[in-house]
Amino acid sequence: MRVLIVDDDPTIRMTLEGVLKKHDCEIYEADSGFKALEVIQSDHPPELIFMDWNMPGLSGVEVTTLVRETVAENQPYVIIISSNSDDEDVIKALSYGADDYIVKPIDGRFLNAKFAVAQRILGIQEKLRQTNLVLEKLAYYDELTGVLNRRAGNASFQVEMDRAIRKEQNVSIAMVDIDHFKKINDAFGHQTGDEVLRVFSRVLRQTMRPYDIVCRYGGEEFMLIAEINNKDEASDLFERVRETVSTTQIRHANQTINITASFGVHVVIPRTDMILKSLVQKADEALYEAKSAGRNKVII
Ligand code: GH3
Ligand code: MG
Ligand code: MG
Ligand code: MG
Repeated sequence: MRVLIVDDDPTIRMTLEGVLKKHDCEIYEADSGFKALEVIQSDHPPELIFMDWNMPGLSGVEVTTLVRETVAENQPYVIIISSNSDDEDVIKALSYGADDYIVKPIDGRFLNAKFAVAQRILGIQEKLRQTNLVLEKLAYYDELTGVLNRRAGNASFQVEMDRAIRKEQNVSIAMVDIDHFKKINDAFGHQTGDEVLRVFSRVLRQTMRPYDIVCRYGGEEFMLIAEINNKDEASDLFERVRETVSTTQIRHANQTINITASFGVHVVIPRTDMILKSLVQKADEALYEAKSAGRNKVII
């Protein structure tokens, strides 16, 4: 844990350091409120701060208020240290954003006990952050293939449209569906089918550009959104993807499998009032045509 000790009095800083040294932490020091802010805004911000209240310049409580108002995430745990021992002072410090309060002269037993509380609270905070990361991943990405799920694809659509409008680019929406995928499941089993979906997703991701949207729309159907200059460019792009899919050999459980996919593409000049659903419907109609025309085709 990174701990910052802030006090204009070097002997107090030494006392604090003496006690905290026994714990497993990385100690930083600051002799003023301004120096404290510098450390807090650095690349290695402290997780826990012992902050003197009365200092020339910015006071500890003022620094705390600033931190509470400006630090976006990973707020530090702040313990105010002061010789003001009135209830009113303690209440004031806590109401301005401090998490705890220690009265001078510093009693090492208090310091240790309060350090332990800080550690516990920061531990809970960190666990919550990790859980949120996992939940975010589950919320946006398809578990099987790792590409965006349908919800995230829909959300990215609006962002993509806005960017395309700014750059005066057209946008292509492609619906892609693996041909006769049911037969692959039937012939090789569901596990191999899953592996085919993973490889297929990887091929899509690798043949599209990094900022294009690749999303699993459902089952073996994917949606691709890309900025494009015109229909010819869209045709070239998706022909290349189609070709790469059809020449990729998928090996799984001693089997080598080849697949093809059909592409239905709709190219639009983006407007802010466009609704994804109606664009997908157009792309779907083209996909249906591609299937009817014998599959392994791009229809625009
Ligand atoms: P078409 O060329 O007309 O698209 O034929 P198809 O067989 O690909 O079409 P259909 O929609 O009939 O079959 C899709 C199959 O995809 C049926 C379903 O069991 C399978 N499927 C959907 N999701 C998954 C999955 O996550 N894993 C596996 N292994 N199969 C899946
Ligand atoms: Mg002081
Ligand atoms: Mg299919
Ligand atoms: Mg399908």
